[in-house]
Amino acid sequence: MNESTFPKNFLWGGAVAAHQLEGGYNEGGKGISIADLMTLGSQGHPRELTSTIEKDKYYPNHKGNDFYHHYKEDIKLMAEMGFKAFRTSIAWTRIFPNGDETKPNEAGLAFYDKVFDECKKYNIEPVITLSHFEMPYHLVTEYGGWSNRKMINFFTRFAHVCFERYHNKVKYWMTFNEINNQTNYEDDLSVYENSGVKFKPDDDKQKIMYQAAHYEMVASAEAVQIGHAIDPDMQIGCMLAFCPIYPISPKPEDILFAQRAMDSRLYFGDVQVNGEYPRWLTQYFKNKNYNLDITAKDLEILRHGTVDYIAFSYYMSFAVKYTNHMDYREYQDLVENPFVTASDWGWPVDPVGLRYALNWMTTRWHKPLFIVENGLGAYDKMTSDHKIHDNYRIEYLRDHIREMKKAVVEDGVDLMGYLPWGCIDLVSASTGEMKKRYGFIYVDEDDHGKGTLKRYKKDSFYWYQKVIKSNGTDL
Ligand code: P53
Repeated sequence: MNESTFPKNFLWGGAVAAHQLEGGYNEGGKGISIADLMTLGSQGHPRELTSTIEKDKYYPNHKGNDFYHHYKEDIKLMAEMGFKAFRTSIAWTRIFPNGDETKPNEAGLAFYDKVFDECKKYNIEPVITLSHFEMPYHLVTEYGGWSNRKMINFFTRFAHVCFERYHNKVKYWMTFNEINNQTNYEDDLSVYENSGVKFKPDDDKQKIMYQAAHYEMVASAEAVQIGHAIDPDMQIGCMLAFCPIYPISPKPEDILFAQRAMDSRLYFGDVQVNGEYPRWLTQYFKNKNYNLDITAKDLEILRHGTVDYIAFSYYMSFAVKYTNHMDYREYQDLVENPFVTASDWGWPVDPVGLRYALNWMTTRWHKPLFIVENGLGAYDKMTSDHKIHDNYRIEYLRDHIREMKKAVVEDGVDLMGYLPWGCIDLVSASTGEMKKRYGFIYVDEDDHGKGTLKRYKKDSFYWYQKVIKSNGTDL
């Protein structure tokens, strides 16, 4: 074998999510999603999660970058970069505005037909997430989000409708975006985005998180079975936020604790890939007297609904130090790693961690992997002649592609593709800002939605075009 680069059919492209770029939040019969009720925040200033749309507050997802009206132009630009694949999500509220209807909204379905047809026109493979941080708000107020078992039915109905409608146009699917972000259960936004749960003061947050995640994983496993029954050619994956957690020192306790921290963040993958809970966690539930609602039938569904591949995001790595407890608490156990730098938003930058991630998952799960997010959120400046010189972004991506290449070429990792995040500037999930930009394509719009919405090609646009054209050899 003298394979010295990526396989011929490697899926180069980019990724976005419906609620962060579409806008048109009340068009085409769309319902209100949880993302429509998140205000603009900033670093250190969490987004507010309101229960109605308040007049004096700004909700950046209402407008996104207006992809809803620009998708033709945007997909054309992606085609110009040479995209083989484009990851987006289906806004649940376009298909089921309230979430508990029995009949879908045809106008919503028709919109995604148009988006997928536009992709096909350029031979771009759509890669679709079913639930990406935007469940119908009605499901929060009426049912308490994923703390309620009834959610399983609402989700599988939604999945069924999507698979049935689009199986001839969409081959690659994911059920829940970054299902494991809620490991950080003390962070209200993470749990709300994943599960639509708003905590009350006396809640056992960790227990509620485990219960919600269980229902999600059962729903996901059922969806995998439904999808395969409709069309066995569909590839249905899970989607994990992979942040390696390193021990801060070689002290055995630090190493053991880092292992537990990784297991805590990634047990979701164990369940979705292996079809069963890891032993340490069932023991943990027992020791905590959690008595979660996990039925024998659920376990059966999990066993039979394992995923075809593992999609994941990779932005950063963490480090931990043991402090007399084995129970990983993300909000207090992370320490600074002196060997890595950080982005303007304080996210550790660690390209080597990507190779570690690819090897770690291969060894643990033996399934094809798919990088469906990676990138640098940064401030961009447009010059007076409409150029954006974003070498910092090129550098970040180049460093990560180099490590990814080593994983494929030297370590033999089975990698399906690389879809960097926010290939066109969009609303940040954590802060709601527009100015935290990831794109190859610049969108003229500020944090408050002001601007011409015109699209401009950044320097990274031309760079990435060259990377794709050379199948990753010209970096
Ligand atoms: P933003 C936290 C940690 C890692 C990834 O994030 C995360 C989050 C939540 O923000 O989210 C993913 O926009 C997510 C995307 C998101 C992207 O990373 O906060 O799947 O929706 O936009 C980048 O900079």
